[in-house]
Amino acid sequence: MIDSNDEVSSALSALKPVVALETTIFSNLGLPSPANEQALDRCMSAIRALGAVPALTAVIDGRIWAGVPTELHQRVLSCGVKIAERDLSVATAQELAEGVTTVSASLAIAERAGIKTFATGGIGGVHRSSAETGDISADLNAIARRNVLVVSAGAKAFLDLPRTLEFLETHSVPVLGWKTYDFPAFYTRNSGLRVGHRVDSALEVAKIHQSRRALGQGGSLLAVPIPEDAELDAQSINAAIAESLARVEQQKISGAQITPHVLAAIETATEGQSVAANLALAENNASIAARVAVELAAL
Ligand code: PSU
Ligand code: MN
Repeated sequence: MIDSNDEVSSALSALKPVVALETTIFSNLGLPSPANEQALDRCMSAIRALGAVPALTAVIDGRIWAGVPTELHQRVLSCGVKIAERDLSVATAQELAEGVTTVSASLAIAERAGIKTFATGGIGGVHRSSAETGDISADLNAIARRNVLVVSAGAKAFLDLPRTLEFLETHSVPVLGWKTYDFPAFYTRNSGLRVGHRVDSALEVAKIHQSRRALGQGGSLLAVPIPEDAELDAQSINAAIAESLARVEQQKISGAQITPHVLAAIETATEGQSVAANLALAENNASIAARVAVELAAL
């Protein structure tokens, strides 16, 4: 049901560390060209540099991949179809040509393929308009159900972060702060909200995730603040977010299209600064995920 390139299938059968990656972030739905390709290269290299194997998830020619072969990467980069967990079965049955995965789809694939660790930029969450629209990303539910460790720089800052944390609590997802008690806000290191637990090493995270597995529970969220030198100014990014949300609301965009449109509007409002920040945090998350994967494989 799930295909893997040689590198990923050998790593999985030898129980070597593997880190799954979603692909919406590497398509133009997540990042503009050529930043999307740079992000892909930087994340894959960061994982390999620490002795782990990256497994890119996507749907290509109706097949589900955990470890897209290199010769198919271009089709991922240029893909414009976003696949959430619920879309996977339709995409295979209807033999979709190309689909890039969200966090939810990627976690479903990773769990099925036996991959324990996953990295992204920022997860989806509860939208600020959720009281009227009911828009809550399927990412949250997938993290709760799938037994995979998710490494991210918090949830994207244009979401309702307090409600996102409440949802995670309700659905019993442990939120771990990487060397901090502050929940990060994607472009900035501190949202003003607190996480349940602070962790200070990859081994500690690996042990927590191992216990989750042993108890037959779901995933955990490791929240890693953006590196200090890449952090954006909180006031200007919050102004850019407010402006972007207002613009997207005016355009009457809804559902799965909201996130790509808001990301593009923030890029315009910050004159590209948000893109550089996104690349830096995605790469950093990939390397921390790789460190945890290495520790998990050794336990
Ligand atoms: N993080 C990013 N860029 C992105 C996304 C996350 O830095 O493009 C994508 C992820 O694929 C995430 C998705 O799963 O947005 C959430 O979309 P939605 O809000 O429609 O569930
Ligand atoms: Mn949504």
